[in-house]
Amino acid sequence: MDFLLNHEERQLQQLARTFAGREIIPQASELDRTKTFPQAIYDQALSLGLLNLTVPEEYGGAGLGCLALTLVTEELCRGCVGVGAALSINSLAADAVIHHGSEEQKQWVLPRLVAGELASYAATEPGAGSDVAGLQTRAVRDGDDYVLSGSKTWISNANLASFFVVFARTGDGGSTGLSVFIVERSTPGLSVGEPLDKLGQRCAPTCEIFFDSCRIPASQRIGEEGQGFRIAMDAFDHSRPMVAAFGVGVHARCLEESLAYAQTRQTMGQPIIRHQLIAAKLAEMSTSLEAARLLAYRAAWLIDHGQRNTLAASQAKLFAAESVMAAATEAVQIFGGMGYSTEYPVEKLFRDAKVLQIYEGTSEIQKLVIARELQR
Ligand code: CS8
Repeated sequence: MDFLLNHEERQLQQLARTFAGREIIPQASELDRTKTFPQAIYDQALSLGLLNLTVPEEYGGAGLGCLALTLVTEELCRGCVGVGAALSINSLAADAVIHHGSEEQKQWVLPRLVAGELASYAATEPGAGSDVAGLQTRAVRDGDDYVLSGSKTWISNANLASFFVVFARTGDGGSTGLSVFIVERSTPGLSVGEPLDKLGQRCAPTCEIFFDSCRIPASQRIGEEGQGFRIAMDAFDHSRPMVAAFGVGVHARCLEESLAYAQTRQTMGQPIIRHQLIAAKLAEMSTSLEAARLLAYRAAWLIDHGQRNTLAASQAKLFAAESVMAAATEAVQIFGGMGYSTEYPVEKLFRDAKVLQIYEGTSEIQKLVIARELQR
């Protein structure tokens, strides 16, 4: 067993860490306050080679794996998870195309991502978040085309995306009746709502999408008809280690901020870290951080080595989400009244952490997946 990162991984991690410290942290609070997509940061990260890591080299990407993506994402999210999410969301749509698209589809869309375009992964619907098999957007075959009708919600970067990877029902109810399509933003009948207002990760936009008889060529279907559910689950196997790293990044920041504050803030004649109840919080925060990090890296490493990682990915996502929420809660507690103030960074970490227990599969869904995998 080797826990050391190789030279290339350490270089990439360091590049992302330096970038987050220099470009993301100073702007995070203002981007959150103004709910502004971090376009300049996105452009810089793109030119530094920090994005589109999993796109194969023949389509202009870095040709790296899930572990590299996880390492970089952790660092970006240590800077700000809203920025990290906005910058890494392309990988969900990309992975569906990379792993299930035709050669023609890969050549069509992957170089566009490398050139800086954004794409969204559109699964969630008003009536189907946890229950992917229950989604209702329909794609009806009509000659050489499909006609899409329905709506999606909570779709990350949808207001800026130039194309979408859309899950829709082509058959009967249940998981075998779903298919997945590449849909251009410019398709007549497709419209995108304004970004939804939300508690945290406010610079990463999430919007509704409406399909009003959108006609697309059948050649834009990814994989076979009826394979949509499997493609969605496979995409989650690739994305959940990365989303676990969102939590690890925020968690690392909670520890850094809390440690620095606890060493300087004095009560009862000494720095509060000398009070054992505060020291214990920091010890627990640091231990759960390492555990979350190892689970995330392992889930990514497994899929990079061709192993089924469904169990590991859900364990990583579950643990990272629960432990970052606990860490953020304790960070606010360590800061006391200052933790509740927008003048200090930890109230944002607390707000940003909450959705990690909800998106990319709630903690409850991860437990269901884990329990099912234990019975395989
Ligand atoms: O519905 C599944 C699920 O995973 N739900 C959670 C959905 C989710 O994660 N939503 C998030 C939406 S996207 C999002 O949040 C992005 S927002 C921003 C993110 C971050 C920004 C960057 C479920 C609940 C696990 C399962 O549902 P069921 O309908 O009960 O299906 P099953 O019976 O379990 O499975 C049906 C068949 O599929 C096979 N399967 C299931 N999982 C897998 C994987 N790999 C391969 N095959 C899989 N992982 C399963 O074995 C069943 O096959 P059978 O042959 O029928 O037995």
